[in-house]
Amino acid sequence: MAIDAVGITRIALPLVRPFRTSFGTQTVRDVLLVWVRDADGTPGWGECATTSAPLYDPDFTDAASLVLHDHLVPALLAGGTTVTGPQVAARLARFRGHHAPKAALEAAVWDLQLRRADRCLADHLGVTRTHVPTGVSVGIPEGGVDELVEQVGGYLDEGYLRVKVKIEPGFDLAPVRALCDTFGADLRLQVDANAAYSPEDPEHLGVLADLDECGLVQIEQPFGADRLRAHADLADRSHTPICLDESITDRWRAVDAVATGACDIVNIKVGRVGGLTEALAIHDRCLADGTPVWCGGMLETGVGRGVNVALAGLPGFVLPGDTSASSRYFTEDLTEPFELEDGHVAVRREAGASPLPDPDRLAAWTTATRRVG
Ligand code: OSB
Ligand code: MG
Repeated sequence: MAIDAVGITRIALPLVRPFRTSFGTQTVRDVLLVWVRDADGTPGWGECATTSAPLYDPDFTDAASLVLHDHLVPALLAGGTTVTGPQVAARLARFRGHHAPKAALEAAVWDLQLRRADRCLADHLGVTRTHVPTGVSVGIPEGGVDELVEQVGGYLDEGYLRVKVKIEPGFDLAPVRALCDTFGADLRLQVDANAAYSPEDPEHLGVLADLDECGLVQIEQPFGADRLRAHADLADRSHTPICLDESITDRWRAVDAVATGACDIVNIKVGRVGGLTEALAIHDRCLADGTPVWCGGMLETGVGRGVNVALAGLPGFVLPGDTSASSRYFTEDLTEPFELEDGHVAVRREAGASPLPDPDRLAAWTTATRRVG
């Protein structure tokens, strides 16, 4: 399979409601879609899971555009225009970091390769599940606890199987207690701090100790990405399983985090770890040593969601993912929508890694285009 053209399309797709986390608020998804094309015109698309500013992890959209244009795409093509999905990571390996753009380029090549072979990603990965159990990640609402309870009620009515709420110092115990009081013991509830707590702050440690009494399914990334020791110490004194997101940047960090007791559960995001190849490696190791994993999300459009949902079909994904329906994010997705059916999202069985963006909707939300190489 030979790549004939590569490009970057930047979009700004509005979210149905602002998504506030401890690191900031997103109202639109300002992201890149990377496309590749072969000489016959067969396309491949990949979504670059960044935020506009480097607030979640070091990647951000402007940097991703630059590194793709100046470094990643030239290095990919310098290895020869004939390339397959599994070969991409090796060609990009000498570049440090920039995991989300690497993952996007890899996904685009996978998508093209699978389209040419008339094969879907799930079949290629050996996924036998037809549907993946799905949760929903709920931001910190403008209206505080009352609005959160109302939003969560709406998502539970839609059928989501578990709820993850974003917390930060000052918005943690009260919302968790209100949700438990309102929805009772049946609610599968977890929290995500996005690294907002400090292991040096006694008040923060007090809140985490109180949260530990709330019967949460897990607590995600209370401390900074590099604080493996602090997470291990917290795990030692908690009943609540510790899940790491930002800390898990590749397979070796996953190995270290699990081995040192910093992490009971791994959140796998294809973008954060640098691509599908790396995500699969993390999955395989966790499956082998019995560490539960689940599929995280970055508010992806259907282009990124296709990859996530296929990945989440693998056997190590034993907890519901942030693989919500398109309608949870967008009035209208760029692709055909992913829908919630009885708390699950169907694994796509059409050719490619993900559905293609609709040309008219793509044109409507495009803010910039670039040809590369
Ligand atoms: O920490 O999991 C996170 C979105 C953007 C950046 C970081 C995170 C998130 C989410 C959303 O929680 C998950 C989703 O895509 O539904
Ligand atoms: Mg997270």
